[in-house]
Amino acid sequence: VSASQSTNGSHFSSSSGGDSFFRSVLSSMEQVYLNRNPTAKAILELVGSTDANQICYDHIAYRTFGVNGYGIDSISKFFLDFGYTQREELRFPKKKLKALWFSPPNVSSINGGSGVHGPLPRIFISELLVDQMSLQAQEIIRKYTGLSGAGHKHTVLSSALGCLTWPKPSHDEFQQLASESEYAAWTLVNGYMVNHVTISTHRLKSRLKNIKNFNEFIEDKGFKLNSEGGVLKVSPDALLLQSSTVADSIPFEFSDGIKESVPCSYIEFAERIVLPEYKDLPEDKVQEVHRRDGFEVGNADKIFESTSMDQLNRRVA
Ligand code: OOG
Ligand code: NI
Repeated sequence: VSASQSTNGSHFSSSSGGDSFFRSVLSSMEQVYLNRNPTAKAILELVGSTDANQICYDHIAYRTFGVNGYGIDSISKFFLDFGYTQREELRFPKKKLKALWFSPPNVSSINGGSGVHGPLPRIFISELLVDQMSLQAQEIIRKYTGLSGAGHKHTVLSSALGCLTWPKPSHDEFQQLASESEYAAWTLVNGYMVNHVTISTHRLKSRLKNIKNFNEFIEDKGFKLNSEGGVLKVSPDALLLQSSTVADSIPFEFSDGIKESVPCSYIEFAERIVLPEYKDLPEDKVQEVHRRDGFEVGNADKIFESTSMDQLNRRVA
């Protein structure tokens, strides 16, 4: 599907009711995310206060179980309905994952709007290739998606409300999944809640627009960044630079009464460099379309590790 091809012909102006409803839904999802993840909240406040309260989201990401209608499509439908376009697929064979990303419709945002009120973000949705898991893991995933009933039809609602569409698992079931796939265990206890939002550093006004300055600033403030493969993840074309925090954890009461913290969400940062063909454009003429678009398997593979126990337990000097 090419960038210019709209999937369903929906187009919204910033004044249309559709756009306002869509942004309200995103805002509810964001509220759930901020309330559950103090690190993301603190960083957004910190960057907002140093950068005239203008933050653009590069993308928002979700995780899913690719089984019985619970995969990518169960949540991408909502974005397609509101004018998004499906773009490239990414594959992660070792993690048994696939992902799709979606580009936003061309709506003019409220001038100066921040976060979900600014330029609409890309959407990144991944799914676990459940059929490739061990039979025990499949049994657990099929049990909970089965208990969810028609939950796959209401994933957006569960994300906006901040609840699971299936019952809480036992501690054993969580552990069993975690031993095979930390992604699977994460999805079992976090469901469709936002996995991360990404700050677009190149759209900031201050020196933080350079992601290296940004990372240094965040680390100086005492936040821990995901060090997998190095803090800064660089695409082979050197035009997409990404970094992320290590996920917060949140107390969780399993169905058997065991209470333990589980990983929740993180926040990511991305700098998209101007494409070579536009390198001579004056800085004030550069727009998002002139920059590197899309995602990169090599970067994403390491960013997935932001919720891994290795990163959560890592000590920083
Ligand atoms: C997604 C990791 C990949 C990116 O921007 O490439 C990613 C996840 O952790 O679910 O966010
Ligand atoms: Ni991301």
